[in-house]
Amino acid sequence: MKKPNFIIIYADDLGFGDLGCYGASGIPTPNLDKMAQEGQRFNNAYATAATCTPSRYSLLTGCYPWRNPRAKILQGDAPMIIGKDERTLPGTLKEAGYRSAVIGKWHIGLGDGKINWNGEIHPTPLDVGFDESYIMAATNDRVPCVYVDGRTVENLDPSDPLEVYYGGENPFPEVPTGKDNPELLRMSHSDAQHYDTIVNGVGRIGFCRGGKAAEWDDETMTDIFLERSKDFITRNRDNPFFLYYALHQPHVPRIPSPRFAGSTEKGPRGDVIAELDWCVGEVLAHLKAEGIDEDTIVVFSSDNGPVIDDGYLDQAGELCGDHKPAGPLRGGKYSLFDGGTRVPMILRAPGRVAPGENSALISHADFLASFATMAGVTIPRSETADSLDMSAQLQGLEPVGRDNLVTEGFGTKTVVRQGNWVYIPPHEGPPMMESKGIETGNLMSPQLYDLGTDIGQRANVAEKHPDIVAALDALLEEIHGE
Ligand code: NG6
Ligand code: CA
Repeated sequence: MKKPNFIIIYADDLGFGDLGCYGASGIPTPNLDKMAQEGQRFNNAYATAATCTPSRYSLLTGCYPWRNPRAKILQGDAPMIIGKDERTLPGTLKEAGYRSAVIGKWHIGLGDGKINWNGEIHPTPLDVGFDESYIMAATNDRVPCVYVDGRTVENLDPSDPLEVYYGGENPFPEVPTGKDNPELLRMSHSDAQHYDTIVNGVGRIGFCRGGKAAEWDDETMTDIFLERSKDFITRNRDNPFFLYYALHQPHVPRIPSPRFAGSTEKGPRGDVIAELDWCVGEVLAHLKAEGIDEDTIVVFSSDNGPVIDDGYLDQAGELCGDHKPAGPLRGGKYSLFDGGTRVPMILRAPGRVAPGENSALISHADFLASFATMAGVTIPRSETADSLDMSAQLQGLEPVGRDNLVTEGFGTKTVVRQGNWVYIPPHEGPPMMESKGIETGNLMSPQLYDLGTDIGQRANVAEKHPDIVAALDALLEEIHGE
């Protein structure tokens, strides 16, 4: 059998309850629903963290994020946190002759301290295993709002250099900010982080000046990333490839293309989810058109759980109605509860993988070891870090997944799940992220939940089961200490 191509389509902040195939009814997601019917639909798949950078770091390195102290939400000018010698998913697949591309949201850092936005950037994804890279540096709510194509900022006019600044007083007082020029905003901010430099009528986090010709247009971002992805697929149809298509939806600011604006009753958050669903349909149709549908394993998932208000007033909460972004789960993005990390995940490969419901416990850290096996690359166990070979489970051939996994909430606070038990050790900090209306899961006493009978983590049974608490506490310590 031919080596399979791999595509990971990774949504940004999509929740366990956001898709029709996971029980939602308010937002149309026909393409993902069909993909789920034709493939494996997972209900125990976890991102490694409840925020983006750490989660994506694990996806690409197979390593739990809290092992790397730099794997935390990065600013737009932060240095690359993957070391040049670190094993990565694309680097591993390269050993089997794959060509790899990352298209979309990066957020794992660029450069090695000071980035020259007006020259060549080193390192970029090209230095950690990717052959092609077309990315936004961080998030769509952070500057710089430009695309980095390979090593350079696309469309930069050298006579108008781009400057980027984080960390203190605004060094560019002549450039309008959301704080001082709210009359220029088309979308109001709901917190004091999202009111720095205004780009396209949206206050962003961080300050920038210049680089006007290179600025992205939020409304066309979807089409740009999609077209690039299709083009990469077409150019690599005759050789094995890995495409990491990192969608920017439904992260804030939620600005769909005009085709999707107002297309749902749930406001911009619903509209951008409908839009991301369309993107998935486009990729699947393109694979078919290129005749490589049956040779391509497509995985769809999300980097962390959902959030309603993440810095802008876009009516996401008011228009949510009875739609529950995290489904039956407690918490959401930033949370130690399952809503932070348990995410929708669908794998489709017609002709190779039979359709079905899949309850195997899987971590996104497992793609590295699993894809390596499927591609025929042998990696010494000592080099796969926290990544376990779940290739049989991913293909629905083996129902039992991992024995346990560790996830991270906000910062490096961790949680362990073993079987249906979830143990949250005592963590300092407020129980609520008030501004976002999200329960953090912080509590100074141990928490133990039985997901088998209590998927919503309502009943803390730690006092009833001191033996299980002790065993899971020891397990977590052992994994941390490895
Ligand atoms: C936070 C931002 C949030 C979002 C997040 C990263 C504030 C108050 N909030 O710091 O809006 O950008 O970072 O999201 O600044 S993530 O999905 O990339 O992790
Ligand atoms: Ca995210």
